[in-house]
Amino acid sequence: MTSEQTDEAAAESPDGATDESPADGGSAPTEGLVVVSNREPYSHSYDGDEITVDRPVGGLTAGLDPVMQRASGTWVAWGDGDADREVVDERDRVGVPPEDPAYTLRRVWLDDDEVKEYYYGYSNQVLWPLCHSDRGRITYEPRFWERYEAVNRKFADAAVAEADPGSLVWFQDYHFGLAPAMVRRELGDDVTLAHFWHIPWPTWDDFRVCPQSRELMEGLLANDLVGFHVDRFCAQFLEGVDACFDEAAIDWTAGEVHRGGSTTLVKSFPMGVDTDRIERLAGSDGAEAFWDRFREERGIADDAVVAVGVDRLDYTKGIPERIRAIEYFLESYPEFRGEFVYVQKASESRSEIPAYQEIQAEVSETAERVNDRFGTDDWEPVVGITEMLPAESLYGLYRHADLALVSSVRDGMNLVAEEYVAAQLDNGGALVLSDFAGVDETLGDYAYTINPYATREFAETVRAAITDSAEERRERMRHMRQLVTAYDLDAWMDDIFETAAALGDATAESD
Ligand code: GDG
Repeated sequence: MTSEQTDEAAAESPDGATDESPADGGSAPTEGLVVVSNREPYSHSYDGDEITVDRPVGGLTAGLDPVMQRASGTWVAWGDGDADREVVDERDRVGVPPEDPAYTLRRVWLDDDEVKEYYYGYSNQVLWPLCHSDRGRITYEPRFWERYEAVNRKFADAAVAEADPGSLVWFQDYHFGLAPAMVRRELGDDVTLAHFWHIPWPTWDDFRVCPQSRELMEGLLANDLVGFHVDRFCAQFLEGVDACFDEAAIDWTAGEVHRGGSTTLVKSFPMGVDTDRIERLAGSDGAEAFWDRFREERGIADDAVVAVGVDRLDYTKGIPERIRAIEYFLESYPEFRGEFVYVQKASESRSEIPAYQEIQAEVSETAERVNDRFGTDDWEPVVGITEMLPAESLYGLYRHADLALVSSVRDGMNLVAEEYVAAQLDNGGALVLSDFAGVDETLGDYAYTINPYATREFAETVRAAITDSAEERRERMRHMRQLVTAYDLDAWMDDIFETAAALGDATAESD
């Protein structure tokens, strides 16, 4: 079973960048930090007889790595590299970074059935569509749940073995809805438990279709802190808790759940991106070289208006809706034919799942239809990039694109929107942004907001984003850049660590 390169932002592609700026992570615990995530920060694989290491290159994994190095912490994750077992000790641990170990990577092994039923099954065919309010795409099988529970037990056991009294255990995402309660049962209040749920939390009316809705919320309420990207997901989680547990007392203002003598704080932390790194790489010679080469190879004219979309091929990202809006745009405004190019950077994801095979086919067919309908010998309206780009190239693409189109039908946050903004070194571009992406809560006042289903209005908004005055666009972008810079990835992590530390202190005082 192969792993995907961009399953989560935390597992961004190998990008070969060597000039990483370590994140600050100023408020990270100085000891005893245990991170639990599905994807691992370093993976070992065979290249012939040699063992090579893939390193964290972007997103949360790269941001957390220096924090872990300073905290001498432990990272518990699925060891999915084909040489991962070769390098661990008898307790499945390996010191990382390999050349100068500063923290421990504790690997958890999953066999093919576990990957199929816990990962592709319960996590990605039940929880993913459920949390994105897409009931029609849920495929539920009882053994998915049994396996999810068993794998959560494996990760919980590993976390218990690695944690010390006073540790902060930080769970990442929907793969671990049960593990917090398992850890709490073993370690009691000696540890602080925090969880960040990277995807939306739906309304209770949607969530209650889940046969294990109660067990999952119970699992999460074992945490001292549950974080979501935006307030709306927090409110929807609290409404679910209210509906499900008669005995829970909810302080709606403070965002606290009091139940069975314990308290869980539910709070929003809109995730940020590493703006320093993006700015540096977007302005690099490599970024320029990529852009020049790319434009030349794909026949994009110097003065073309270029829009970009960057996504995992996922049905939540609204890619067919976006291409249909482009079709409508070219149909309604013929003056843009030959002048406008849409670059779709799409990476295959979760291809074992039928719904993902369907979205891949739909995106290709829709793009081909638009190209067949409008394309000419020297102009291709929709240009696809399927390979993973090095970060430098990706940020070069962002920097030079006149617009970014983010049209998710549901999205926890959407880091692409923030990365695009961070890469606008001259404040020149425009962000066309779905009302249904979490990031709309932070950038929506200055982005060109769209509803991905409202094809005509979407097309009109694209036109406005192109034809508004440069001053108008710059003003919007300036505000957005201030916002993403002020709450970048470091600030986000600091916020979570500070909040968790305060909760840990409060628990210790009440003992
Ligand atoms: C989940 C939630 C939430 C993509 N192609 C390349 C590449 N990427 C990177 C982007 C970005 C990441 O992948 C995708 O992040 P998103 O936030 O858009 O989406 P998900 O993968 O669905 O992530 C989402 C996120 O978790 C964080 O909490 O925002 O709502 O669904 O960073 O840059 N990176 C490189 N080359 C590519 O070709 N280097």
